[in-house]
Parts: sequence; structure tokens; C-alpha cells
Amino acid sequence: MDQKILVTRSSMPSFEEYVMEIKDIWDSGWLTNMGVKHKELEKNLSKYLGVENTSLFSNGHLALEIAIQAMDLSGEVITTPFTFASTTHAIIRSGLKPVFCDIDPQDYTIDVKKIESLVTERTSAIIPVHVYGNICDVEEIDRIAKKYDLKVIYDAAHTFGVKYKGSGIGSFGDASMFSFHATKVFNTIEGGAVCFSNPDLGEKMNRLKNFGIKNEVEINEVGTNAKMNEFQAAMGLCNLRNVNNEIAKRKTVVERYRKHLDDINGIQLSPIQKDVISNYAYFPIIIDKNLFGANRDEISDELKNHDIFSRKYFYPLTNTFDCFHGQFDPKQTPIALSISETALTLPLYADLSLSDVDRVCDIILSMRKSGIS
Ligand code: T4K
Repeated sequence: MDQKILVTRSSMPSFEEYVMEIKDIWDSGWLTNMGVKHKELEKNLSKYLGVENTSLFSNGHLALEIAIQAMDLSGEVITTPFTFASTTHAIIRSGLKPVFCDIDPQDYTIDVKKIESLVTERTSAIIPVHVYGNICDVEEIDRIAKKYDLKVIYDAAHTFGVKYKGSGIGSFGDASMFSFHATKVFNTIEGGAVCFSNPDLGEKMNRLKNFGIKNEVEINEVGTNAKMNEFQAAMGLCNLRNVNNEIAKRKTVVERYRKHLDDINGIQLSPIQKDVISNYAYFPIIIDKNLFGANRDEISDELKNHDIFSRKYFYPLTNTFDCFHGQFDPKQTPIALSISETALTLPLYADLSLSDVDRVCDIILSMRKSGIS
């Protein structure tokens, strides 16, 4: 009997390595509030990610909310609805209005040709998403942001370790948020970070994640509690030692998928982006039923029949969520709407065996319309 295959599986150090890493927490009795491991991880991550500064958080979502708060944004923020709930919720929970821009049909990131027509006098920022690990057109976004004096915060939750033209992807824009959730290429169990270059922004975020406390007697801002604890940081220190190896294994898995699924009529794969060193975070396929013969939901169901659990990331689009009571019109982002209805994210993790990849692809390809090669 084959084991269940889930869409991903957490990368973990050996039990012994983690126990060794947390041993000195027992000696110090220091469990949280920017301890030794927290500081060490911030330093190691800045180096690994190729960024000037890194501020750690208890999770990626709060990291994004605090980056938004620290930049004093107001009014409208241009973003995309083809993302995890977190991006849109962070904007709305910060009292801002998301203005949804459509996505590029090839890489699913914000369509930079459509941003300028959405800028109004109320726009204060752009929050683009490097979705699935595909990077946005950072140069064009930079040009637009400068022209209209807008802040840029990248949702870089999926792009841990990605490089563009030799620079860490977190070095673009005013700030980039990374997620270190258990399901990510690099995890601290739960966790996240904001990378940035302006040291004033860093100081402000450090206060805001600790209740707005400046010192024992001065509390000038209304903050929250979003601190990463020492056990999370210890997990990060261990996982960081092994992350290159994990990414290399993911690459092998992705290459096997591509070998089977490249050039299949009706299946679109993410592009291999120029000048980008990838982290192989997700493996989405976009299915055109008319050309392939089966649709996304049929393929997902058939995989489930074989105990293989792909996921419909990112369906539904955030601008269709019930909690927004019809405030937004998904017809204004038709490409995002169409991709969300046809995208399926296949299982991908470092230890996924190549024979399992073969099996997943065999099942998918067995659903091709007969007569189609
Ligand atoms: N922005 C973007 C673009 C994001 O994608 C995310 C998070 C965020 C912001 C916010 O970052 P965080 O605040 O989360 O740091 C998962 C993750 O919970 C979420 O972090 C992630 N995006 C999203 C894309 O995926 P679900 O609801 O799909 O998770 P769940 O529990 O169904 O897990 C998916 C699969 O992962 C499971 O089938 C098995 C595997 N898994 C899961 C857990 C919890 C493990 O192997 N180990 C685990 O501990 O959201």
C-alpha cells in the first residue's frame, strides 16, 4: 500500500541536532524576547539572503502587518488577489484599501503594465507577491514606485534564498517579508522575517513587535507581540545549515516533473526566469481542459483517489472571499480569476522520491483526451 503523499512535508534537522542546539537554552533560562539564538539567526540570515538587515517575527503574516504599520501607509495599496489570504488580510487589517491589479498570465505575478492605471492620489504603496517563488518585475516596479513616490513591500513568503542578477531578492523594494512556516523551503516551525535597508525602519519594527516598547519607561507606539522565540530560532539555525542541500533535492524533483510535463498540450508550467536562481518552492501546473481533456478539479480528484493530495493554491482568489461581502469585483482581474480556477500545485518537498513523481505524472497523463499526444 502506497503512503499518502501530501502537497509538502516540513524540512527538519535530525532530532539530535535540534536537541544539541536547544541545550544551552536550559543553561541560560532565556526563552524569548530577542535572545542569543534570535540574534545569531538574524545575522546568519542577512548573510544567506544577501540583504542588509533582517528582523525576525513569530510568523510571516505579522511580519507583513508590522512592515505596513512601520511605514505609516494610508489610503490605497495596489496588490494582487492571486495569493494566500495573508497578503490581502494584512492590508485590510491595517485599515487600508487593497486595489487589485491583474497578474501576468505566464508567471502569475503582478502585471506591471497595469499598475500605473490604478495609481490615484490616495495610493501609498504597492504590495506585490513573488508567487510560487516566481519573481515580480522588480525593475519596473521600482521605476513606477519612484515616479509616484510609493513604498514597495514585497510579499516574498515563497522566495527564500532566491537571487536575481546575483542580488538577494529581499534587497529589492523598501522591505520584503519572508515566511518561515513549516510548509516553506526554510522553516522555523512558525516564523517570518522582514528584510530592509533603512535602519530606522528596523528600529521601528523592533519596537512594534514588542508592544511598541522603546525602553522601560517610554512606550510611544501601539505595538503588538510578534516576537520569535528561542526554540523557533534554534530550529532556524539548524535548518539553515541544511537548506542548500534541501534546495538541491527540490531541484531534482522539479526537473523530474518538467521531464514528464514539459510540452504537454494543455498543461502550462511556470517559466524558468532569466537571471534568477530559484528555490524550487512550488510546482504549479495550469490546465486547459479544452486542450488537455480533463480539468483541474478532475485531476485533483483523481490524484486524491490515489492518496495524492495536490492543492488548489491559490483558489479562491482573495477578492472573492465571503468575508469581503462583494466589495471587490473579480471580473476586474480576469487573468487571476482564470488562473485560480485552473491552477493545481503538485506535491513537492526535498524527500519526495522520483518514483513518486513518476507516479503523480503517470496519473495526470493518463487523463489526457484520447487522440492527444
Ligand atoms: N503570504 C503568502 C504568499 C503566503 O503563502 C503565506 C503563507 C503568508 C503570506 C503568511 O505566512 P505565515 O504567516 O504562514 O508565515 C499553508 C501555510 O500555513 C501558509 O504558511 C502558506 N502561506 C500557505 C500557502 O500554505 P495551508 O492552509 O495550505 O496549510 P495546511 O495546514 O493545509 O498544510 C499544507 C500541507 O503542508 C499539509 O498537507 C502537509 C504539510 N505540512 C503542514 C504542516 C502544518 C507539514 O508537512 N507540516 C506541518 O507542520 O497553508
